Amino acid sequence: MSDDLETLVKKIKTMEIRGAREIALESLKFLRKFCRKKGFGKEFEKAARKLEKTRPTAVVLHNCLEKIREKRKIETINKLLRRLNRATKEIAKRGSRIIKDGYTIMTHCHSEEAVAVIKQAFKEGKKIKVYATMTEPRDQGLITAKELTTMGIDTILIIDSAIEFFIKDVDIVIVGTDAIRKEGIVNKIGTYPMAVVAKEHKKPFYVVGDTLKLDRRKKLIIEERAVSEVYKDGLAIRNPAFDVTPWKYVKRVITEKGILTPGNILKMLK
Ligand code: RUB
Repeated sequence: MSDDLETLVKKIKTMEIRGAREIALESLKFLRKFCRKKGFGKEFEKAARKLEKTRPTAVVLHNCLEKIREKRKIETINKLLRRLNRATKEIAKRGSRIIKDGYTIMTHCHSEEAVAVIKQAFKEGKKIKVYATMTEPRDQGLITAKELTTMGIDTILIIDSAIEFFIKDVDIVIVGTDAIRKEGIVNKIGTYPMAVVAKEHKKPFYVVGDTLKLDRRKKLIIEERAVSEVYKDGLAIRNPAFDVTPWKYVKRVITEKGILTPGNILKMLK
């Protein structure tokens, strides 16, 4: 765990710590230590705001901070940590039910929650195969592919532009999310094209996410990252990190409360 705020912020910015859930867990663990020493006053607020701004699209940390602001106690932080861990286990169990024996799955980026569902299905003895996209420019798909391969799951790493090439062999698409919003599902850039290709080929597109990812913030912020992640210099470059998949492409959202329809989710967001 990072001892000082600057170190943690740097780790999150450089993506040593990444993925919505992990960012929230590490920030909460840091704040628990911080508040034990410094309490929940102005300094806490400053640290919380700084952490929240580091990867602004992911909403789970924001939602956790709102709960801490309502009840400024170490126990609130402990409860949130326990809750997040319990939710992932619950999501894995519920989600694995949609994966049938013999299924081929396509996934994007590295989502702990999506990976938890896939691993659970494998642990239950289902024979599965996974296509994991590289996820340019930071290649987080490598983490997914290595993790699943290490576990013994038949996993094929593909480049992002090969989605359409392989979708025909796929039974189901499963991705994570950074924020579940009225506009749709916010997740790693490239999720929306995957959903469109899935729909074109009539493959169900599932999203996995804790209900702490329901995003009621007014403004949708899409983080734009350093262009140097794409290419060194000398060219005009844009590097948005996330996109928004409209609800019409989403079959269901696997949450710790159940496998919900887009309609259920939109009601919860009100
Ligand atoms: C990660 C990403 C993940 C979500 C959900 O983006 O888009 O799909 O954060 O992950 P980045 P989790 O690598 O830029 O952080 O299920 O682990 O919360």
